[in-house]
Parts: sequence; structure tokens; C-alpha cells
Amino acid sequence: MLSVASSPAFAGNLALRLVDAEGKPVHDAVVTVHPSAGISARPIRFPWGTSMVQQDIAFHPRVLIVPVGATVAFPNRDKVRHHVYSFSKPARFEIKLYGRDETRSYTFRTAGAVAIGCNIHDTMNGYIKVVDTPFATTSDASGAARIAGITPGDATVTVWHPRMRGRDNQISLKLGFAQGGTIGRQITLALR
Ligand SMILES: [Cu+2]
Repeated sequence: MLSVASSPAFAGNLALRLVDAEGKPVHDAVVTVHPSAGISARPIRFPWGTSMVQQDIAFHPRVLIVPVGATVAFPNRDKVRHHVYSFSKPARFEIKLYGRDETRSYTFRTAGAVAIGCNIHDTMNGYIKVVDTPFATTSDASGAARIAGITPGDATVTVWHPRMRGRDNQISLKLGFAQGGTIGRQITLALR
């Protein structure tokens, strides 16, 4: 049989709702799923692409998920120049001052969370979550995070957020995905 796991009817689904200690929705958390059975060797691609734009003195999106090996473009749409950098262990780099409608890029070769800043504008904060699984998404404004088509069986589900308390700003739980089933959970995150 050919790639049974990629057919939705034979795969599992995850529907999380993420809230903080006060019950408010948590936006821009990153949820990833690593099935115990492993993942396909096919290249990982996400529909949202691999660009982090600088516009109105901010990074857009503020949180970007990319697969390991992705080259991320950092186009500048502002009139002012930016100086993009990261001190995070998975990707230490800097892209020196560059101006409007110019773009620069960087290739992310190690999985992990990379905090992105600008040397000129301290208020500019972005995050690139480099992942080694195709099962990944960010939570929306209502705190909802949905992933479909997950390989059935046991899996490790990880929730990351830049303000999460604890090691590596993330928590993990084990869940078992059944064919055609959806696991719904509300998870309360301890944020700083
Ligand atoms: Cu800047």
C-alpha cells in the first residue's frame, strides 16, 4: 500500500486550545507533533512560506515556523534601515544594515527556537521556530491550534511559546492518535 498515513481518513487530528493562567487565549504558540513511528523522508513544506518581512518597525509574521534547512528571506519594506540578528544557539547570525526593498536571507540548519532582533530598533522581536516535523502550526488569536493528517499511534506533542516558563520555553505531552479520530484538549500554559 502506498502512503496510507497521508490519507486523512487513515490519520489522526489534533485540536488544541491554548490559554494562560487567567483563561485568556494564547496567540503565536508553536505546536509540533513527533509521531513515535517517525516521519516521512519527503521534504517538509509549509503553506505559509519562508519569509519574515520587516514593516512598520516590526517583524511579520512575529512567529514563523520553517523546516530544518529552510532559507528564510528578510525583506525590508520600511523606509528606515534594519540590522537583523540572532544570538540564539541554533542560529547565530547578523545581517548588517540594509534598506528599503532590499532583501537578505539566512539558512537555518539546526532545529530549535531562534529569537530575531534588530540592532537599531529594540522593540522589534520575532521568532523563527525551526522544526524537523511536517506536523506543526501556530495558535491563532483564539488560542486554537489544529493539525490534521497525523500518523496514527503514539506521539509527542510539544507546545512552545517565547514567554513559557521552564526549560527551552516548552512543554511536552504524550498522546495517542487513532485513525480518523480527533484529539481535543485545552491546555493552560504558564507564561512569564
Ligand atoms: Cu530595525
